[in-house]
Amino acid sequence: MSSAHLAAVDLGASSGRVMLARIGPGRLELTEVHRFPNEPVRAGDTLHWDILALYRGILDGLRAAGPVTSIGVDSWAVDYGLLDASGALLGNPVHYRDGRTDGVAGQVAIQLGEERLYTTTGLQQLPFNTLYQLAAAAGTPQLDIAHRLLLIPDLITYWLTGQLGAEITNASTTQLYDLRRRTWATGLMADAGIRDDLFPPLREPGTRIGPVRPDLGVPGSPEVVAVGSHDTASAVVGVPAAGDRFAYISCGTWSLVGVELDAPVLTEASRQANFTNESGVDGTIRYLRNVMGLWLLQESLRTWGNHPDLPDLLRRAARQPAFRSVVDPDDPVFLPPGDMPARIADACRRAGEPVPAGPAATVRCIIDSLALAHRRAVREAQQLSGRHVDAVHVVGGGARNELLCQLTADACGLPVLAGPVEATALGNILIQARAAGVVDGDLTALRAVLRQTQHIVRYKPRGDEAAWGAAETRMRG
Ligand code: LFR
Repeated sequence: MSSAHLAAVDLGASSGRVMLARIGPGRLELTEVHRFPNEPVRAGDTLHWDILALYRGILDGLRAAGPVTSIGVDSWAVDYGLLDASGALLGNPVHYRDGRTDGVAGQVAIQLGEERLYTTTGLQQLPFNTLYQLAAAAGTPQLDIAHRLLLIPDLITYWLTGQLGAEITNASTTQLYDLRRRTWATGLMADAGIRDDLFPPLREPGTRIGPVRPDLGVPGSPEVVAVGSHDTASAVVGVPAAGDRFAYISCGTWSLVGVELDAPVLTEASRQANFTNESGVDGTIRYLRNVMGLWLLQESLRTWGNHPDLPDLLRRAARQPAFRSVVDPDDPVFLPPGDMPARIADACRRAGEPVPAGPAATVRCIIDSLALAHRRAVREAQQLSGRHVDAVHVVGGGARNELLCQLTADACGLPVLAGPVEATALGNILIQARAAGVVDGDLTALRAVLRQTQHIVRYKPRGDEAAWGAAETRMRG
């Protein structure tokens, strides 16, 4: 194993980061070079991503990182920018939490056939899948004159290199990708009235895309390498598991809860349970469900004026009685931005649960409810896929949340292995490192590097199964 300096660009829902990795024999160190806010902007009736502010943050970070061999870019899924025939961006990308897709998914899915959609694309029904965003945008001048559609990491890569392409882990989240044929689902596009010439050629993670444009002033003339450009794909690469008997929770704004498989599960039961089959690195399948995640807490904090002391709030939440109030975090009422404590109070009222009194009780309701939703998804993933697990890996920012990790272990009746917090950036780096010949082997070999170098905390289940079972029944309503 030789050594290298590599940069990971990781765009999250609330901030973007440029991370510098120094990787060599027995060593993988990650430094945050630059973090910049990701502040969506509502203009008129539409919620947009401020893509140019993000791009500026990326360039600032890459210029500050010093010379690197390569760069990999990942971000959230499904959202896109449109380019005209000259390659200029047509408008600001729209945020997946924008209301333009309200009511669209149901109609489109019926028109195309729900079973056909599932057996072709393997995707769970989320109202903001790219298919539904494009259906909502049908007939708009921007879409009519668009020449190309690029998902967010592919757009950044295009600006960095001038190269057009669609990385497959993220392409697989559009609901316009044929999972088994590993091509764009052009038949579905035709029937949905979506032009297939919008979509650039697909590329696999690990592909060396090309050098960064010299005029950008990024030191060392690095190459951009395709990584698992869907942040969840990179996070799953970054799970420090030893074998295949594990579930993962990529826990941040969302909790992405599931197992890693060799083949998709496209059964009717799986469709009814709304589990997704997303394409992973090295031909794997991310079989998972989106659980609403720490978004409930983040939006509550925002409503309370960004409560100054989150650790104190979590300590006070830990002292609150367990399961006093539970809600179903996956209720679509929680999806758009807004006053989350008021929505939680409403949901409790509707379900006949006590209304949490004050921030500590609200936070306890959120954490108990998330632990229950984790339990439900871990159990269903096992039942539907036949893959049984011995442990649950919690990676991402949520791995720092001791209360959530302990309650998740208790709820699932399984040990939780928490960390790394930076799984997404690490997964991004490992795929670049393999492309550079610094590490080799399959995902198990890459994950061994993480087990040697990263900090992982173990939480033992203290479960009272009957109590968790009863609380889950209440959450399900
Ligand atoms: C997580 C994530 C999820 C995706 C959601 C929306 O950051 O990428 O996997 O469902 O954001 O894109």
